Amino acid sequence: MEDLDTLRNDLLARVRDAADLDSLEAARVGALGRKGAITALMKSMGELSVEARKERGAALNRIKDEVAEAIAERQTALSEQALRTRLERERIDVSLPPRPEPAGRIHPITQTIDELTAIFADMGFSVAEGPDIEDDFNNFTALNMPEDHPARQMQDTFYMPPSGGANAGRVLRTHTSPVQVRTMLKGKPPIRIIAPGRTYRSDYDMTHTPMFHQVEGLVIDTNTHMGHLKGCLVEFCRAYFGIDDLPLRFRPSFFPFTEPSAEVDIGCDRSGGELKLGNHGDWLEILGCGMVHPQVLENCGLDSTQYQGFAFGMGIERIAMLKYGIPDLRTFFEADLRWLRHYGFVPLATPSLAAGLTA
Ligand code: 2U9
Repeated sequence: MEDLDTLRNDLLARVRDAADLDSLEAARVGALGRKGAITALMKSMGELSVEARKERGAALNRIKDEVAEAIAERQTALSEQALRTRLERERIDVSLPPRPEPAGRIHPITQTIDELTAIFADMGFSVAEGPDIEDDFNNFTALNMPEDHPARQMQDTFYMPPSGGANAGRVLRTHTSPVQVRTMLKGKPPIRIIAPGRTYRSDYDMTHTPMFHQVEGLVIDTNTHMGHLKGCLVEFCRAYFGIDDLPLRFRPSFFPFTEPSAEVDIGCDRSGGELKLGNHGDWLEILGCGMVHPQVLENCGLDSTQYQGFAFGMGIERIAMLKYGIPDLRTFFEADLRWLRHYGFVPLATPSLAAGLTA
């Protein structure tokens, strides 16, 4: 039986010394597997006497049980150790601060253009663009403002210097309307565009800067009427300001490029020294609009007996100030980082009607 003692000690030592689950499995196969040491000894008992076989069989079974128990214990220990190692390796420090927000900010003008583009895109409009330096025809003449027209003086135009080479005599566009002129000259209706962009007028005080932004819209088709104009602008204002029952009032007005023309007011409340938008009985002017003047259609190469349409225009700074409570127009262009950190937008979410304009 001495040989069995040695075997027992060897097997138990292999189990105890197994450094990982793979070596433990090798030790198990070496002892208890089909070709293992104990199995082999069990098989070789045939030559023994009945008495000796009984004794040796019992001894082998004890060793077998002892080794199996040692394997189970070692397995538990190694599994726990493997788990501890893994937990240590995959450890997450939940006390670490989150990844820092991007330091840059979206300027409120850009944000507002993105928001209104999302709203008009949803109504089937595309965005059109044109140059900041325009010729007299696109900026004035096509829009029913001939040379002697008083509206030309009213617009405080910046003229390019006579020495301006190819640009001599041209103007910095005083509105984005020339973009619509170009669109009509270029292609046939149906037309459904907005033209957001920079505009320039020689004016500087509390409510005017020499460069500012406008968005204008143009819809031309064979049956477009003032009902479409009204529905479109009601829809836009309610979506932009996020007020479902925002009332709109259309007041008769005059622009050389539209007939009839209207100015649009939205409902507000000025009591309490603070401006609040909504159905409160008071009114605030927000934009201008009208049916495109037949002469403008003709000037832009469209047959005014076949086509008609509407146009509108509004100041982007103005609608941004109203929505975001920015009190002073001039701060938009001072490039003051503290102002931008306060009024700017985190550059992650692009405005969309589905996700929310300022999500
Ligand atoms: C074409 C035909 C018609 C664009 C229009 C207005 C009314 C308007 C002002 C609002 C405030 C400019 O920023 S503002 O000072 N605009 O009231 N704009 S209709 O009408 C057009 C444009 C192009 C070919």
